[in-house]
Amino acid sequence: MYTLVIGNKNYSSWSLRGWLLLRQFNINFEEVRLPLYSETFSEKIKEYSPSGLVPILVTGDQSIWDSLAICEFIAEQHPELRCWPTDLRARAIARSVSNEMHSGFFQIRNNLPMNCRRAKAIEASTPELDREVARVSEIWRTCRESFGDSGSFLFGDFSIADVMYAPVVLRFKSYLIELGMVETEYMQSMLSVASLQEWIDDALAEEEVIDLYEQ
Ligand SMILES: N[C@@H](CCC(=O)N[C@@H](CS)C(=O)NCC(=O)O)C(=O)O
Repeated sequence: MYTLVIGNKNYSSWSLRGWLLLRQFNINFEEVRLPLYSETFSEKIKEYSPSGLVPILVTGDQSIWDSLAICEFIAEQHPELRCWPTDLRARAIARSVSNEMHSGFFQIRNNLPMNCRRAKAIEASTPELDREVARVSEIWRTCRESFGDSGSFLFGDFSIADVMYAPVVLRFKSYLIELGMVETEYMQSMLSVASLQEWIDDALAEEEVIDLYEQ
């Protein structure tokens, strides 16, 4: 049995990755929610994670922190679920774009914080932010065109690559980012995923407000 420790569903983009992976691949887990920047968070987080960050997957006496490490662990524990594409070449690209997300895109992260409640464009963009948005668009378009034939996700069937980009889909929706046709269709496919919709519904029911993410 797994326990997944997460932050607020409205704001915690890294938590969404761990949660969506488990939910979408039908893995049972108990959810522990620690609202970010709250007293509960600072009191409890060290019980679960040495990094002090969410998400954390707990199984038996082991704790796995970091969203991508959780994805890799689940993929190895449950090979029958095919969390990564089965084709070697597609899998290498899926890992490349997932790691590119995990280790970069600081303009998107800083200027477009995840906030499911929001539906409003930012007042002004910057060339650096535009470049990152264009790079995400390029990734989505090329993955769909090169590997997407078997389904409506980046590599056809739903995979860890979609998990890694799910918060970006929500950000582009919240900030009304305009995209090309292939990328817009991909966003629609993601927004039709029942477990992602469940996350959004839970997020909209939350009441905490974190000013930092409400610019
Ligand atoms: N690289 C980490 C990032 C985790 C992360 O930054 N989590 C944020 C929430 S989205 C957090 O726990 N923030 C709490 C804090 O900074 O005190 C991952 O992939 O899981």
